[in-house]
Amino acid sequence: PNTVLIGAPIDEGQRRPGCVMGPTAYRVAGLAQAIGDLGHGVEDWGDMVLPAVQAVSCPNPAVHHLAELLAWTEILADKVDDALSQGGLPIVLGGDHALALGSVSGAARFAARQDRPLFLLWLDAHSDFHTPLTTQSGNLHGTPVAYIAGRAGFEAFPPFPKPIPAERICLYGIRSVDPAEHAALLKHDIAINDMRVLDERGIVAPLREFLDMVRAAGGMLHVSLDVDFLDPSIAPAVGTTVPGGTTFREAHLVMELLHESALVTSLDLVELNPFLDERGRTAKLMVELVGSLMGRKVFDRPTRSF
Ligand code: DIR
Ligand code: MN
Ligand code: MN
Ligand code: MN
Repeated sequence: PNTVLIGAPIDEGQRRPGCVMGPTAYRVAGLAQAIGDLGHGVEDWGDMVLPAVQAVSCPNPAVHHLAELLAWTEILADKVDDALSQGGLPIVLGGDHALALGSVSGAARFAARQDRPLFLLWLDAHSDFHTPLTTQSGNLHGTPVAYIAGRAGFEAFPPFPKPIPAERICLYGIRSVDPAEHAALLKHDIAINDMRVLDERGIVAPLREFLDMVRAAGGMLHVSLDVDFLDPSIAPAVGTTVPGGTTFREAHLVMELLHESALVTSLDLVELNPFLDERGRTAKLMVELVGSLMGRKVFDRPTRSF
């Protein structure tokens, strides 16, 4: 399938300006070229523009930019649905993680029409399981997983097309969970591969198990990659760094396994804040990771390796 780049310059899901420059940074870092060099077709659909919005009130006074995010959610859902409907592999260039409210809505709508189950792999330091009613920061980038899982509290939003059942969601790389999220996660049966699990089992086994499930179900797979999934020492350009993230090699291995699975049907790249970057270092790393996801490798296996 043709890769479709969709720029989503969303800054409204958190409070530190800069993610709005993310799509441009990915282009400057050579994303289209990197994908094209691997033999894939690439279409760049440019950056989306936020339509005019009307104020919306929220019972939680901490919540900000609700109206803007409602609008982003609708237009992004349409774009991702369009890209999938044209047989494309959408890659949404963020923008903060609030964009997943829309991108996963679009993927879910398409999957429902195809009558295929949609699975979600959330590569993130955070669980993003707040609702607009439980968030204390008021930052809606901390809410998409709850929306996608069909939690109550999103009455201002369009109903999520077909909430993804807990057993089809895999949180991966988690190491920062707020108390309200913690309580809610324990009530849902979502697979939580936090760093404790990955340290003990390694990063390959839990991911393989999840991918086997997707394959057995004939499912589609949306991958949402938050820059803070990576350790801040290799990926400093993100507003919410958390120590103890995945290493360069672990992250590439995750991407290689995803490529080999041939299961990924849509992808988000989120939370890159180029204003915090060191000469494009984080943007370039993200582009390299997409390269691994799209099939870059040293050798095609099997090779004799000893
Ligand atoms: C935090 C941060 N849990 C919040 N969330 C982030 O504000 O709700 N998600 N950074 O990736
Ligand atoms: Mn604003
Ligand atoms: Mn996130
Ligand atoms: Mn995060």
